Amino acid sequence: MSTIEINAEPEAIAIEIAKTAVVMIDMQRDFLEPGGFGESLGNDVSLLSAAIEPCKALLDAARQHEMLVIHTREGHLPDLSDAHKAKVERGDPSLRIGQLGPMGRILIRGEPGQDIIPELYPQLGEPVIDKPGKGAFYATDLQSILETNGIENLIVCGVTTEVCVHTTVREANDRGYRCIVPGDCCGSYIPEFHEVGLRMIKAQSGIFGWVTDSHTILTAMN
Ligand code: TIU
Repeated sequence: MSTIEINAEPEAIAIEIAKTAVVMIDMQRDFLEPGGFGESLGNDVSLLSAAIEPCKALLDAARQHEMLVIHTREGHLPDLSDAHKAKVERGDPSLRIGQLGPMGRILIRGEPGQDIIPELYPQLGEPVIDKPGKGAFYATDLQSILETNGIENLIVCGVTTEVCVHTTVREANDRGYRCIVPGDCCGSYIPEFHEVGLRMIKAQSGIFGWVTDSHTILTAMN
């Protein structure tokens, strides 16, 4: 079993590659491309694109090392039976979840906008988890997939830092997974929240996990 040490904050962490999964959170067209859910909420979607290349480099390395790679997509059933009214009934009624946008119905499973951006598209065999919530554990099979694969550590990437990445890291931390977050593989519509979100993870001796960057992980893997 190959174990690597990754420089991180608040301190370096040693992980077994075979017990580590890369989790790509919600790198979906709805969040990253114009005309999707993210823009409908009033956000500048171009703020997220800086994370794409670092995510791609990390994905390539993870695949070379035959690590488990898991992708998530936020989205709902076409009849919205898995979407709480409290989540749907926000903002401009014409731009809500389920409404027709330029990339199909907003955040509905199977619609073009709900799918993952082409640059980071899942390879055959990589689990893709459709999740109705912000956290990737809520109402999904993620935990059983991790258990079946003997995973103890997660490298969590994706968007947005302070929403779905943070919620997932918090959920994972409570379930006993060590979470390593490469900050350059994450992004937020609100840059200040990205920065503070990362600081919150690593504060207090790593209260939710470890923060590093993709280059440091790639160096440790080589
Ligand atoms: N994936 C994710 O973070 N969903 C969001 O709705 N994020 C926002 O920041 N809006």
